[in-house]
Amino acid sequence: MRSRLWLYQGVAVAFAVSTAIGCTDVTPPTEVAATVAVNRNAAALRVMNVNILDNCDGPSFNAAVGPGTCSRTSGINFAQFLNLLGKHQTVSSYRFSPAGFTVHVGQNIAAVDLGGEVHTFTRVADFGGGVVPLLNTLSGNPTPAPECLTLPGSEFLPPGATDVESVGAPGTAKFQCCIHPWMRAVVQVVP
Ligand SMILES: [Cu+2]
Repeated sequence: MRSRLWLYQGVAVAFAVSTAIGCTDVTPPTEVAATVAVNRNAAALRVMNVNILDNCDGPSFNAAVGPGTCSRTSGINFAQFLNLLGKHQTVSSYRFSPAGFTVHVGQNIAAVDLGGEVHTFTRVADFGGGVVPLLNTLSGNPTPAPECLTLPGSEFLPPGATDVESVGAPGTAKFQCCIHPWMRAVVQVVP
């Protein structure tokens, strides 16, 4: 009787060991690592979309600043826009959406201009002013961000255009519009 019990326990132990070994065989550590790497690559390939927004009123903006300044047919008129900016240092309808988000290293960020004006989505070391002195003064950003002063023409996005950016190292990355410097995004970049 006793020997049968031992035999039974021995079979159970052997079964448990073989099952454990079987599990290890099915999912070796190298395979787990490869799966994680594939998932990371998939995350990096997904595009993070950012909308660049404004609500300029074409007729008043084009009359005040020049033809082609704003392609929208209606919105906030130019005098109201300057008035709001002087009061609040920001015009909330001019913004990046979302203004804060997380991406992986190398993941594409596609910023599309859905407004009526030209905008930029420019990475800067520190937020600062842009290339329009009046808007810098009214928004309280008297000193331009250096990156805005050396920006190639191709970085200025007309309505409907998209700028694709990515960040090559983990940390915090800042993006701003070099025309309307209160338009900002803070991006957390993770491995
Ligand atoms: Cu802008």
